[in-house]
Amino acid sequence: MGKRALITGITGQDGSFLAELLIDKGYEVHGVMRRSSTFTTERIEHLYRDIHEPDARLKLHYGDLTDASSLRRVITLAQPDEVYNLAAQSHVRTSFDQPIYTAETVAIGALNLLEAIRDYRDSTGREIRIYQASSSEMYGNARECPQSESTPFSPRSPYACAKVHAFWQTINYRDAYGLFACNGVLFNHESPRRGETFVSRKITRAATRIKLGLQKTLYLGNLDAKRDWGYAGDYVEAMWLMLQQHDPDDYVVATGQCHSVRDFLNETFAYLDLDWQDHIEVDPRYFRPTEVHELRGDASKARNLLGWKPRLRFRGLVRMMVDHDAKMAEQEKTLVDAGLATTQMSHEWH
Ligand code: NAP
Ligand code: G4F
Repeated sequence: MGKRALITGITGQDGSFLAELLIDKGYEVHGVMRRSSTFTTERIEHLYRDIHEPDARLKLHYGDLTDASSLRRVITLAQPDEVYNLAAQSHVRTSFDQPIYTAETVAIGALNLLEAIRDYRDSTGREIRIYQASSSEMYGNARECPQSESTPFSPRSPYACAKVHAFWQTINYRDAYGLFACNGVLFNHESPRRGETFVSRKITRAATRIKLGLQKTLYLGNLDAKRDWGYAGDYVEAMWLMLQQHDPDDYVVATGQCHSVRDFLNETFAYLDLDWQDHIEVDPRYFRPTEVHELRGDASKARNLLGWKPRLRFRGLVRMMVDHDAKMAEQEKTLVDAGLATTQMSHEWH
């Protein structure tokens, strides 16, 4: 029998890459998804087989991190060996608009899951290993750069505060109850599956649309912010590795290189033979009440103990995203030219 894994947030960017990785490794993968009035399974469509087929390795369950009873029911049904808690209201700017919902999902949601796993272990005797998706946002404007496992947290958003809560709860469940619980403190990671309101994808989507005349201007916030951008496909391997170790621990996962939003614009527009300065306007609505200016991670511990290192670097990542979005823009243009779509896309979101 292969192992069974349960992924919360399976419909998100990381959930889809992790599901792919685990299915490749022979796991039966269970995913928690929210009920929605529209389909949210686009990122995992390619993995899905009819559950009546014998080779179906992906099973989806309705649930929500804020609904503890649903988590308990799914754990009982799936009987996982490993749980990856990736679900979150993951947008930092949005967390200022919805701080309580963000805390309920990110902080209390993680606690609901830890409690469900502890009770399941106590009542069945079966061990479940758990991965908690912690974030470099927890460092805020840390005095040290690069940031490592020993850098003190200094959160600067409702999202980051909620992630700090979940981080410490994870450690407390490890220490107090002996759960095999790990935090991955992941720095920004992107891909063609990145949500379109995060700055990387917002830029690659807009630049490729501008190239084809589908859009003229892109409105952005703070162009000076610096991030350590890696590739999501590389980062999910680190998540898996953490749960394969002899002992549970916490690890930073990062490339060690950082670039500004301006650098991201340069790289993207230059690849398309465009000058970003002709197309960008700064709109203060995208500023954050408190900004995190520079994040750069030191992933030495993950490299030394997990044998993990990133394969794709900044330029390759940007080009991969641009190539993908250029195809999307071409498809959109075909529809627009045929009168089957309008060029109206929402620029109103963060
Ligand atoms: P994402 O694309 O925004 O995906 C978030 C997932 O969580 C989606 O599947 C979403 O479902 C689900 N979700 C949201 N609220 C939920 C709730 N109340 N109950 C159940 N599911 C819920 O995020 P991501 O980039 O894959 O990131 C995965 C995790 O890593 C998140 O916890 C994020 O905070 C953390 N993280 C991300 C990065 C990064 O750079 N990507 C870095 C550090 C940490 P819907 O599809 O229904 O919206
Ligand atoms: O792409 P972002 O929204 O990502 P942010 O805030 O760094 O958060 C992401 O990474 C975290 C890890 O450090 C995750 F925990 C979190 O879940 C998420 O995945 O913004 C990056 C930077 C910020 O400094 C922001 O102010 O880009 C700046 N920015 C400038 N203009 C913008 C925009 N960000 C967005 N989303 N939209 C803009 O128009």
